[in-house]
Amino acid sequence: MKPEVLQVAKLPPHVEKALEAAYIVHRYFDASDKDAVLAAAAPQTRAVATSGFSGCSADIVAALPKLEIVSSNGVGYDAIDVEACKARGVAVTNTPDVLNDAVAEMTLALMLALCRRIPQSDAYTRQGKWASQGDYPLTAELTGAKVGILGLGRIGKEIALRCQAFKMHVVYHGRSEQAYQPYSYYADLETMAREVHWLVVIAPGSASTTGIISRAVMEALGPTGNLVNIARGSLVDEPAMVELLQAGKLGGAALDVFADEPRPTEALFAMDNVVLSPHAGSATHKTRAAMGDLVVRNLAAHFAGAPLISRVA
Ligand code: NAP
Ligand code: 8YV
Repeated sequence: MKPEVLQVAKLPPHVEKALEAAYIVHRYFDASDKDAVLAAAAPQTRAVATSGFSGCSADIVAALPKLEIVSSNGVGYDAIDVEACKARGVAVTNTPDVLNDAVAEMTLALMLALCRRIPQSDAYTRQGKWASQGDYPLTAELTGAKVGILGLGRIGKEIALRCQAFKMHVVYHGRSEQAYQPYSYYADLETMAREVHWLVVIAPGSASTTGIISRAVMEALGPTGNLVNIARGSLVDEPAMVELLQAGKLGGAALDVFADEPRPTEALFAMDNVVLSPHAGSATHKTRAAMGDLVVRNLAAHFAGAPLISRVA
């Protein structure tokens, strides 16, 4: 008998194909009657396949008495109730490392777009304004600017390398100083924000990071500072950010993630000092293929009794 899996999120086609081949899949994510799917899955389901966005709630864990593993497509696992999993001895896996380059690349793309006003320049050119109104106004540049990274982890380090390639001065903040890093450490986030031109947020969503980019941190970043959030919307006090951007008390923001996805605060849509992206940091063919493979390989390892490839709990 094939093991049974509850599919909580829509997953890439190659993942769904692999799951269908190896398991009996209960399609929870696209069911009109989710309770009925959960009830049908409950007696025999041993695994959940999900995404970083959809996660796995304590209710789903509780509804599946034979659950052994939650395999998630994404490195961030803040939407998974890890404590509920741990309490039941349910393993949790994610997809670290394979997305570092894509997310770091997107970070620099957003920084360049904001700094050099690329979306606006593109619109200006397409609308024929170059001919009718003359050259587009001058912009700032990344070269020589100081960038503070909140979360010098796997992705943060790749962002740091790329910032160095742009001749930026890199510093960082985390809960503790890391040995052997070539970047200066700030023990205090607000102090770092006051001293940088760019603040890049790439720490996990968690109880300890919720609202860490507070009004005070953004005020410290100030009218000439730019906030880049590629981590999770939960890290930023979004109403304060919108207010400060509108008032010119925060210079600009490049945002890939939002408090309420997929519906960012509409006030952001009208702002010229903002660049928006629909949570697309890892959204390349190559990276999503590698992430999906990890989801499948973690499940396969589990059911083969082999060590899990990327276990977080
Ligand atoms: P990681 O390797 O675990 O690095 C996380 C970093 O955050 C560490 O350096 C850690 O340093 C720091 N950190 C953790 N808690 C902190 C706190 N309370 N205060 C200050 N710093 C803290 O994680 P990663 O693989 O780089 O991924 C980071 C996050 O990026 C993910 O969790 C996910 O939410 C997000 N992400 C977003 C996208 C996207 O598409 N936009 C894609 C992938 C990942 P210390 O332990 O020293 O504090
Ligand atoms: C995914 C992410 O798009 O890995 C993460 O933490 O945020 C992105 O790579 C997200 O997990 C949704 O599946």
